[in-house]
Amino acid sequence: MGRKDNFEIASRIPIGRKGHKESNMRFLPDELRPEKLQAMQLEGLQWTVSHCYENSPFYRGRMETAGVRPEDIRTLEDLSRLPTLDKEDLQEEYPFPLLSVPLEDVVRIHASSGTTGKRKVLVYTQRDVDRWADLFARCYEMAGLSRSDRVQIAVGYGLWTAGAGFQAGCERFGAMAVPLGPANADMHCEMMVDLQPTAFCSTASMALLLAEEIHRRNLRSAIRVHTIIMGAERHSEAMRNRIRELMGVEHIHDIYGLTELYGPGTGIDCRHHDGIHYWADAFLFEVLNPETLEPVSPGEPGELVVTTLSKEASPLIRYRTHDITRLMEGTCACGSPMPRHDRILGRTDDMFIYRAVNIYPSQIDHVLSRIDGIGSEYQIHLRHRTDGRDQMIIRVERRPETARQDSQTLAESVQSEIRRKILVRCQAEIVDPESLPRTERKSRRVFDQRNGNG
Ligand code: DLL
Repeated sequence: MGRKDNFEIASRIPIGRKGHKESNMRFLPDELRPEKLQAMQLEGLQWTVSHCYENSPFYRGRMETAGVRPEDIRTLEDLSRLPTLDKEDLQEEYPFPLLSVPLEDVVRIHASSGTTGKRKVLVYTQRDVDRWADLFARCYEMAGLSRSDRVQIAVGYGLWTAGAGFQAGCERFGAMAVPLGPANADMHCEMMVDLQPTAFCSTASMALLLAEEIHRRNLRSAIRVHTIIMGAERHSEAMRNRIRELMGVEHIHDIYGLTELYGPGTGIDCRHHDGIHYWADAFLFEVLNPETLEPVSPGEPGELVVTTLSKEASPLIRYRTHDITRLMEGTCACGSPMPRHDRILGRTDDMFIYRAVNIYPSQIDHVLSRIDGIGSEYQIHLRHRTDGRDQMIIRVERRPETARQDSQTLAESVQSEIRRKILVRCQAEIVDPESLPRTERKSRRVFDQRNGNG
């Protein structure tokens, strides 16, 4: 299948035009019956596999080793015959992993800051950039925005995909972008009061930082933000509640995405906030057991593995995200034909082992979110004691309205709830409100000093 066919798949999505502010463009396909969706997915999968085989020596080598050829992909089930791909494969192929088009067709690169090894650099053709903007425009629509909204964008611009994604999506959607990036709080507050944006987009950590700043400066009645779109990191219910309470917003939407998949905007929750709708005409999402790489039972959590259906420059076939989620069954109350996955529950590489128990930070914040009197911000410190045993210290903020003298009782509740729900002993330290570090990027929660790290 040639590039023309790919263009036809991509061009089924309407491209918004500026200059008609009064009428809202629709980017979400209204009617996408399951049979039609599956036919589009198969077409996209077959195109992707042929494209990779013909144009990427890396993918061709992988398919030859696995004994699969493009013509073997006859149904969507044949996807499982293809080998999975991991982040190390991308790092090995540095600087242009998965390159499947001539370099002169590449109009942009983005990169994600790997914590270890080389950055992952991903390349984009003009069609990739356009497709991404279309998909992102859907996110704004799914979040209930209209072209008369003003969108203050507080994520980083540059090599990171976030700024470019929110910006291009906003322009394609037709709302007014206020592109600040993670500027200082003074600037954000000033723009929020002067320009009266109605939506704010950031990492979850930045949304909290700004909400606290608005509260501290007593600006709540001077701003008009009704919607926050945030993502890039897992965040707890307590954190969302705190942001909602401090800024008085109606809706907080959780947007997902990763550099390898264009960037942010692979999906977002609608106004019912019951799972993240993802763009199943652009991506195939599988949820696999990370150990066996076999599919989990329907509705069970596992690792999200993604295949792109129209990405040209660096297409992905069965890419392991290491993010844990589950596919949700049934139709959402909003009626969208776009399927849903749950919020990201954690990452397979976030898990730590403490006294022979496997623990995800999400389990800890789930417990903390249910204890009255403590705030949303916490850190987990793991140490090796001189008596040879491991120790876990959970440092968590008191809520501003909780008296300092209640700290001891609170610490005891944290310890006993962690013991009851996660079956391990820990030491809880209750610290002052807003005393743990805030960041406009992604927060670090776990500090494992047991091997001299962290
Ligand atoms: O974080 C893209 C993004 C920017 C998404 C802004 C949303 C908003 P990366 O830096 O490549 O890209 O990191 C991708 O971030 O594998 C997840 O582990 C995590 N992540 C992204 N969105 C969410 C979310 C951007 N909504 C990695 N909830 C992913 C939880 C998220 N984790």
